[in-house]
Amino acid sequence: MTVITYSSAAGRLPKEIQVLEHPCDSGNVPVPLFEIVEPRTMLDPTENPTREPCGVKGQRRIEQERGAKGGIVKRRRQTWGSFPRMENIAAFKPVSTSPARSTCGVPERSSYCQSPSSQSELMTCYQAFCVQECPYRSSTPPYAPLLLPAHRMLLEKSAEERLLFSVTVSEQAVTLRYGQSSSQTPLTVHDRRVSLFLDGLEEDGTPFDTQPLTARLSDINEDDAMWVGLSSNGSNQFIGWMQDFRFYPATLTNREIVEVYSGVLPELHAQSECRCPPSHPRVHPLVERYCIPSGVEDTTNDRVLRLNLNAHPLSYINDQDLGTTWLSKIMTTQELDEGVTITVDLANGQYQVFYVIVQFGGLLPESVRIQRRKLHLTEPDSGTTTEQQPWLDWQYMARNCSVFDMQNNGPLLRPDSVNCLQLPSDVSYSGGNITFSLLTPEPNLRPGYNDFYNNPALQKMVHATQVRIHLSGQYHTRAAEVNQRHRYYTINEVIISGRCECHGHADHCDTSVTPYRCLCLPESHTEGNNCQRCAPLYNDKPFRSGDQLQPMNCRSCQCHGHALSCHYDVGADDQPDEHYRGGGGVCDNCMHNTTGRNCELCMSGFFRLEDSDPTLLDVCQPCNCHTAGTINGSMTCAQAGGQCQCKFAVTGRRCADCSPGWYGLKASNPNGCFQCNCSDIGIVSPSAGGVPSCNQDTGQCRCKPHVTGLSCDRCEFGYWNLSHPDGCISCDCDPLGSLSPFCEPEGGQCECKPGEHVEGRLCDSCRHGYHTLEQRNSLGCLPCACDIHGTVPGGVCDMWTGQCPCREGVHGAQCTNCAHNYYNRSLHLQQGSSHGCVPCVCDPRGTVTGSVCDSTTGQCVCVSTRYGQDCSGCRPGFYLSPDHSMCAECDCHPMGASQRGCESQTGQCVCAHPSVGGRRCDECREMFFGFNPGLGRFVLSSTESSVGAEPVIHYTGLSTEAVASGLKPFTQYTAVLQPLPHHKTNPHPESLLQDLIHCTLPGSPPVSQTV
Ligand SMILES: [Ca+2]
Repeated sequence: MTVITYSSAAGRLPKEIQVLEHPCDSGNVPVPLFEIVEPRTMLDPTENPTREPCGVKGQRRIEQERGAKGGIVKRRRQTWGSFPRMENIAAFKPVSTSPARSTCGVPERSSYCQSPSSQSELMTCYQAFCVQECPYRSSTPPYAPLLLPAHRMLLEKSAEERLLFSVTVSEQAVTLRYGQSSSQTPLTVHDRRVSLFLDGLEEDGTPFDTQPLTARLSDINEDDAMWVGLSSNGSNQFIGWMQDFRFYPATLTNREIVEVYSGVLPELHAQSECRCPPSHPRVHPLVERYCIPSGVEDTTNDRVLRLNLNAHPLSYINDQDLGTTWLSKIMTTQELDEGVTITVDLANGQYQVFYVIVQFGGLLPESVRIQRRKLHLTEPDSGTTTEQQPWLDWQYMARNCSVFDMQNNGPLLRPDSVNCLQLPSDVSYSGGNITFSLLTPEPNLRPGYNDFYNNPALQKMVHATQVRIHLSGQYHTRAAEVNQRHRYYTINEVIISGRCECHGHADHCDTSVTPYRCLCLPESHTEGNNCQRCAPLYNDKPFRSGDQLQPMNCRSCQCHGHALSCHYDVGADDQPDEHYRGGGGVCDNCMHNTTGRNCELCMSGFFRLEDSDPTLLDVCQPCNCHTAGTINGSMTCAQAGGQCQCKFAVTGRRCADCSPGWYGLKASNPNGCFQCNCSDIGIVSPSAGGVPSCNQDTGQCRCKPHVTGLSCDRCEFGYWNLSHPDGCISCDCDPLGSLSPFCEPEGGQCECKPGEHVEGRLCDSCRHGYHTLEQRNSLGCLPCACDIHGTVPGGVCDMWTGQCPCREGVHGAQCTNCAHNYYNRSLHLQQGSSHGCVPCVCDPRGTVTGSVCDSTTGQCVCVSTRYGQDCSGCRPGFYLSPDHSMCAECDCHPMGASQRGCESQTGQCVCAHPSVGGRRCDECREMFFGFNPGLGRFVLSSTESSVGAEPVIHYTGLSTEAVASGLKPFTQYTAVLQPLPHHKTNPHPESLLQDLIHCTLPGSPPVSQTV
């Protein structure tokens, strides 16, 4: 058979693999195979420490008192020493015999008679055999040679196309690959078949998922039968990672699986080389004699004996099992008288031993001598070597103590006296035990047995590192007829009951290490394997062992955290005889610049702040005096507060600062500092009662805003008015009118651009007669350009706008235009007037409503019939009606007037002939006649004649006025009509007469008119 086992050092142990553990640590405690009944001792008056099989046997316990409401109201620790529990300290310890070969069956099988139960059985013999072999003989499984060709194989498992696990074995390498997320489990391969070893067989009893290794392995069936990382029912997932794997020739026991998992083989005491059979692979975790099947409870009855009942090795003498027995070889009578010495090495320290019990299985010896070896207590930590120490007698026991030249049951005069107890003369044939108890009053009272903790001699009496028991003689076998094969010793178990020596300061002890180590209680403040000394900082009192009354914990030195150790000085202790009063602890090598017995002071040159926590690491700080500021350069300071010795004008703890109002600390200055020199008006006012302060180093006073200078006595450039309460104020120079942003610091006058056109403090205004301060003006302001005629006499333009002050009716920036409804300035100017513009004068009856006159000419806007600048006249061809309300059209007579127009005021037409009159020239003037307005011509009594070649027509008429005046109508007017050349063709008298419009004075010669 070949087994591959995978192990994981970091993975947890499967629960089903049980590890040998102490019964007290297991919740599943089987019925003990035996119980050692120990006599009651007087170690503790309040309780018997031996009666707590699994509890703490010391006297330390926590009590909880519950109030009426059930809450825990108080915790109280009992105030006595603490002690580890009593144990069988002989169990599994090295044991030897003298003579060395005193065990049966060594080197070959031997026979002996079983223990008799009666005198008659002494004569007979029920033969038994003694052989030191295992019933299921095997050896620790060796590793198989992995690289043999026969073991080449390839294992592989994939899931979701991802490799979970593979093993490749070749002659060159063994390769194991696995996915971190997939957990693995022990895998067993039997020969050429492989199975995943999980938690036993499958339900039908077959090995789990066994497959022939004929080819590359992978999952075969769809139900994923090759479980990796899970038990057959899906539980017990293995968590961890593969570390190695090995081939074994047979199935491993659980114990061996534990080994390959953890690398640690659980300790087996009884015949560890005897392996459990494969059918029952597990050593019972609590009872090593048995092997049990995998996958069943430890309480199962399905178990097989692991041990060979015919084997009686010496190791059975202290294997904690009364069912296993050591058998000596068969001895002669002489050998019985010489006896056998059994030595138990307690191996890892000096214990306190209170009982020695030897449980016999057969015939008893007639005498027993118990001895011990102990350490010198000068240095308990030095080890357990006791080879150079003598064996000390502890107890004699004998049927007759005379064999030891001792008195039967002699008195014990001192606590450490040794006597000889007489054994009964008649004892049973088989079995029985002898018990050596140190602290019992029976049968002989040992002095101090009931005051152990106050009896140093008794305390030393219980110390032992090795115990040896010398057996000699034998009851019942002296007679010659006794079968000689009854002459042997049978011991089921040697029990040495004791405990670690922890000086009352520990209730647990680690005996698995060498030397054993007391687990000192924290509150004991002790250290050392035996809690035999105080911790470095707990030597305020000398070390004392705890007892049944008081814990005697070590007392803390008060070093305020500045020392690593302290020592006890009896001279410093005012109560040297008391443990809980006084104290003589002196701190060693105070650190952090502290000193004093309790590191409560500061070293020279260091100081402690007032009210500072004395435990702070920096509680002592260097003085660091500033020698420039200290008197005579002193470097010392006050222990409390650390004030250095300052010069007159210096302050501060270190004398590193000038007093208020002082500056410039210098070592050469007797006062230390110089007084500040600050301007009263330029500095920020000190608080009430304060003195003006300045910079410690530079002397710079604290200036108001925009004040500068060491003394704050001047304004910054661009600012002025030092006396202003808020500090200097900005010049605010007009950048247009100023050469620079700076001003005169007293008055604040800015520097105006040259040319004398700009003025004002800020150079922001123009001088009289100038205006418009603009950036483009290189000289600042522009001169006014007022029209002298339109401007108020003496007026200058506005400095900002340039607007000149105009006379009434004058308009425009320079007063060059007439205002609305004004006009005609130039006309008046020409006339020498100095009025500028004058108001428009328009005849309202002749002016278009709402119109204004022309600003230059004054011409009003006339209605259609009007005429003239003021529209008061009538257009040509019109005249003003007599009531002046309107202009009437000239109605000049077309014949009597020489033109259509008339005089505008009167309507008088211009008559065509001086003889024609009337406004319309439609009548003859006085003394003339002949004009007929209706006909438009003279009414003549015409006669035609010829004057030369031209016809002449003579008209005689009388004017209507003449007729009315009575003039004679006979006045003759003669008009000589001479046809015009263009009338030649068709002269018409009437048309001709139109040109002949006049009246004729009577008597006057006819007027000839040539047209
Ligand atoms: Ca035993």
